[in-house]
Amino acid sequence: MRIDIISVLPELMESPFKASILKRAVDKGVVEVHFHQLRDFGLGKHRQVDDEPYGGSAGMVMMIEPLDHCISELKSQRNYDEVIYLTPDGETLNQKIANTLSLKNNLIFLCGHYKGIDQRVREMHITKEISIGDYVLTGGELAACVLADSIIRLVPGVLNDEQSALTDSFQDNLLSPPIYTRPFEYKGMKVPEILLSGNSRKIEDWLHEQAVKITEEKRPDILR
Ligand code: 6GU
Repeated sequence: MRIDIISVLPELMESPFKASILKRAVDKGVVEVHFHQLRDFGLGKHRQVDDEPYGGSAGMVMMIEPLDHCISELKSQRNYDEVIYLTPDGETLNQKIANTLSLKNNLIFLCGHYKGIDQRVREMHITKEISIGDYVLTGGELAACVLADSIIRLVPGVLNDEQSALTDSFQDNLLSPPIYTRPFEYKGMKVPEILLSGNSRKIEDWLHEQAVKITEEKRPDILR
């Protein structure tokens, strides 16, 4: 999988791909992440990328020319499955969207800034708009990192068996059950005896029961 990320602040997004699981995915060559500085496509000697909105509302708008030039150059090099615009008014990211995107080969992420991008860029190039929740960030960069992380960990060969994505919260519309490790007792608090019983059938049933109970308590909205 290849992800091309377009932004005025690519430096905000470097560290997440330089540690732990995402770094291993990149080092293994399972995924490639390429950053593109939109300002390299900016207009004039100031490399302008934003301008005032027609109609005179507050804030600045990301201009059409730098965005079209940048996206068109990328598109001339390969076929993209999706051109995704990170914006608070997009579809809210969930596990199903991450699962679907993890099966793609080439993705473009466009990080929004200021009041947003010229509407014509959306009509010309954008195939999907994604938000990471109902709150406002200063720009799409941190959202792009969240989206990339949620996708990359699902790409075959990224997680090992112990980290398997199949038992994650949300993967089966249930939150994860509680987990414990040694010591068996700490400050009078004991690990549930059933987990030491050795009866794997009973343990599995108990874990499922716990997952249902926790989901009913915390997130009844995700229960089928
Ligand atoms: Cl994708 N961008 C911004 N600026 N704010 C957000 C967001 C995206 N998702 C939630 N809030």
